[in-house]
Amino acid sequence: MRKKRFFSGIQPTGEIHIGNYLGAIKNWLNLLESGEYEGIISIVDYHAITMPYEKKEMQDRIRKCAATLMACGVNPDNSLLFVQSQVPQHTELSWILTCSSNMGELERMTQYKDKSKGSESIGVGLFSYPILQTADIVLYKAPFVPVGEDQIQHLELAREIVRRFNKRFGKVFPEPKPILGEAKRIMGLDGGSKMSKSLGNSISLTDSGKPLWKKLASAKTDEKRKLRTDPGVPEDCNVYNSYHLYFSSSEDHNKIQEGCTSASMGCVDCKKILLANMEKSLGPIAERYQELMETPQQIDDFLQKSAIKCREIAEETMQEVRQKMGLR
Ligand code: AQP
Repeated sequence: MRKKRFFSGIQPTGEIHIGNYLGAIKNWLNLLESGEYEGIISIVDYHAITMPYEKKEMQDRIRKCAATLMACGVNPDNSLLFVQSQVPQHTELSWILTCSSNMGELERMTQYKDKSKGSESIGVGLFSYPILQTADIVLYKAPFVPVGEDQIQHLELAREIVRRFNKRFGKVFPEPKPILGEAKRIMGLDGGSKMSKSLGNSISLTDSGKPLWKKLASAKTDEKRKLRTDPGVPEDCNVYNSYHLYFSSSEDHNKIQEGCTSASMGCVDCKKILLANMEKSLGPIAERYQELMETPQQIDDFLQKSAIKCREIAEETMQEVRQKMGLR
């Protein structure tokens, strides 16, 4: 049986965090483990340059990003994992799709509005980012895109652009559909905004021990619990909703419900249970990550071989696109 294909991307803008893991990566792994899907996963460095960045850090970030994904379970038997800028057809198709897009629809994108807020001069790259994202997906004719909730609006736009292109030039691309995981939107340690690499409110997937505890200790809890003796409501607590729900057992959930609502358990005790559970579930990923970083050749080999295969698939699509558009 032919496997269904999904495409997904991740930006090398910082350390991969538990929001990326719970919202996207775990979803990829579930699809891959089902045996029904093959993954094409890109480290999207062209997206990462839409905001200011440190040039000398880029290659290190890309390698760390690849190592983290491999440590989670992405491997040459289940996926292609490549760096976007190594497949030039992404930018070629992006220009073509730019000519099938409208300013108004891009102006409505929430992520663009959020990221450009307060800037005097807004980069065109940040504005047209969803078109490049559309090109990333459809270059591989991937019908499925496992993502977190923050990307749903971009995917709606991708479908619209694809519909317009297919109508004008004849059907080339399938309309990509999102696949949402169990954790749609993980909030940051501040409890007020989405966990993001660039907002400094994240827990890295490879954090453990003291650094992990330092972050958990600072995490915002239910505001009603000002004193240790104040009872709380776990459903109003970010630590419970965003982290315990995904890392702790139902036995621990019951213990916390009981302890928090009766004030017999303080927030520090509750966070210590979380620390133990997170270390248990993420510890093997951190260990595997360290091993991979000590033998970078296998990371680089995987990226290079995947890029070769992706260039082949991408070129096949581009020949069809150029021909349909009367460009060749
Ligand atoms: N907080 C989140 N909860 C659930 N899913 C999330 N994703 C990101 N943050 C959360 C999902 O992770 C995938 C990869 O995201 P990305 O690297 O392409 O970009 P992003 O969404 O912009 O992630 P960040 O961490 O917020 O990066 P910066 O700070 O650089 O903008 C996507 O599928 C996303 O939905």
